[in-house]
Amino acid sequence: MALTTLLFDVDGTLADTERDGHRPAFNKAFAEAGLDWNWTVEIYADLLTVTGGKERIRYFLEKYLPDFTPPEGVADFAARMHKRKTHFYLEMLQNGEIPLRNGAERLIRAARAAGLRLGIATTTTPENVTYLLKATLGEESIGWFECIAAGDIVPKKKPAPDIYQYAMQQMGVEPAECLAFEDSDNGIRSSTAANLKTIVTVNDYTRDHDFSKAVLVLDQFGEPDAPFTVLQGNAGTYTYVTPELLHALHAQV
Ligand code: XBP
Ligand code: MG
Repeated sequence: MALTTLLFDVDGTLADTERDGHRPAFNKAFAEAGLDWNWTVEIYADLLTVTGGKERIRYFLEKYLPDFTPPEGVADFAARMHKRKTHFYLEMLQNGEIPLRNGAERLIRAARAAGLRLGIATTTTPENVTYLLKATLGEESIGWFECIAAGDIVPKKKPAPDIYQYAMQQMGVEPAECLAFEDSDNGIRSSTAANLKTIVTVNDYTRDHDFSKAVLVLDQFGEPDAPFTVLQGNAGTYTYVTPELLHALHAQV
């Protein structure tokens, strides 16, 4: 089957959102609630093993503060903190504090021009995606993506394959005609379990993850004047990700 569709993860892939986006937003929510918890860059590396903000708060409580018992119960407490965290995160997006990663905008525009269909499969809250797209690519860019599959729309988040399967179902496409873009262990486990060939762009939190199942691992999408570094796989003579490179990778057995 020929390549027709690109499915993008958001956090860590389209934008470097975790260390200086989600993490400080969680900390702002804790501070506002009068809690002196500080999710440092180091602790957050461990917390990132769990996808989803509400799930991450609960994991933190279980592992780091087992004696903390909120009066409303852990699930409601996590939901309340997460609501405020989302508020602070959206504020950062609106202020233009979180850019797209190098080469992401060029690749998205080139893929559209080449007639490729675009979708999103992410564990983050839906508004986090639409605000990011609006702030970086403009209001109309929401419509460039036929499906924005996000957050609690599926009960099981990554590394389960569900969010990719949901996106493909919505778009009416088969795994064999798609490529997925990921940045993390949980992400590639999800896309691979959904039978998707996957291209990885690593970031500081995910550089050492196991990407043995990826068709190509890069440090970034790259630009004509800022070439990518190939960390695994073969990109031929290409120095930045283009629709032509994607067609070639997809055609590989
Ligand atoms: C991203 C996540 C998200 C964000 C926070 O994983 O795990 O939980 O950290 O988003 P992936 P919310 O890139 O694999 O989709 O707080 O909105 O859940
Ligand atoms: Mg990710």
